[in-house]
Amino acid sequence: MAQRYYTIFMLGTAGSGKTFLTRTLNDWFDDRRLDVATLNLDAGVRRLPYNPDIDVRDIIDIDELIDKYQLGPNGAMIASMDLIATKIDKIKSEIDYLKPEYLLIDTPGQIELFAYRSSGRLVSSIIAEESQSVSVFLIDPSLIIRPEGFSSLLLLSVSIAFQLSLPQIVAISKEDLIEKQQLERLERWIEEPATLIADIRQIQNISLTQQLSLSVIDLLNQFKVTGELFPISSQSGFNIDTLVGTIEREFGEKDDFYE
Ligand SMILES: Nc1nc2c(ncn2[C@@H]2O[C@H](COP(=O)(O)OP(=O)(O)O)[C@@H](O)[C@H]2O)c(=O)[nH]1
Ligand SMILES: [Mg+2]
Repeated sequence: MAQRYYTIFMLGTAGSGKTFLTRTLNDWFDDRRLDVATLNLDAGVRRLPYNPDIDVRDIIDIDELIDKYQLGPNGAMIASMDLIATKIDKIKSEIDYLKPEYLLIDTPGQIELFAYRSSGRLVSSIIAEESQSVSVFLIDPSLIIRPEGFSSLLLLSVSIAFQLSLPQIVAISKEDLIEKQQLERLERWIEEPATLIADIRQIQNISLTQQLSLSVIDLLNQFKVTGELFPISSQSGFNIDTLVGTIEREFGEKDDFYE
């Protein structure tokens, strides 16, 4: 039987910070001499700030796909995920060869490719099958300045948790870029969802958005999503310990995290 390992998927909209978090978590585990490996599933990325141990770009040449099938960038990403699905055995055998205790998975910029298409679901389920897995969903702070933006991104996170059937931790990325006032507002929204509802109520003349947002918050409260999310920064390291601690709780007690 294959050795048990722990898998952490980075998820989030394009530019939310998945790649930089992969690097930061890789360094975090490395610094503690834990056996960690990285897997890049983004065939379209040009440059990475870390050296992936396993890289789909070694298997798939996106420029060749574009030329061969006359595809645009989006079509090429869809085709690349389909190709990854057909070559998943090769990726699995590379994982088995490395046998890391912790596997960090950097997913493509366009989240819908990975989360909503059957190829993405297949790839994630095969990678996750012999491991204990969790996903970290990153919320880009530039997208949640308005309260409806915040509630709709939370809804996206819930929807992706359903799609992938993985336990999920939600974090707001790039904490170092968030202005103090916005951070305080966000913290209030998280700690007291009633203030989020009150802020949405102040939006004028858009009753449908209001109604929808209020229903979403109600739904999120039922799933207890709002109380558990926190800001992090890959740049400054803010709350990375908290994030790893939360991952640790998902995986069950593991003493060697804080040796
Ligand atoms: N200031 C700051 N910038 C960040 C942080 N995390 C990511 N970024 C920047 O946000 C951009 C997108 O990050 P990336 O990790 O490539 O996003 P991805 O598309 O989700 O993989 C890059 O220019 C990063 O430098 C952070 O914690 N703080
Ligand atoms: Mg990326």
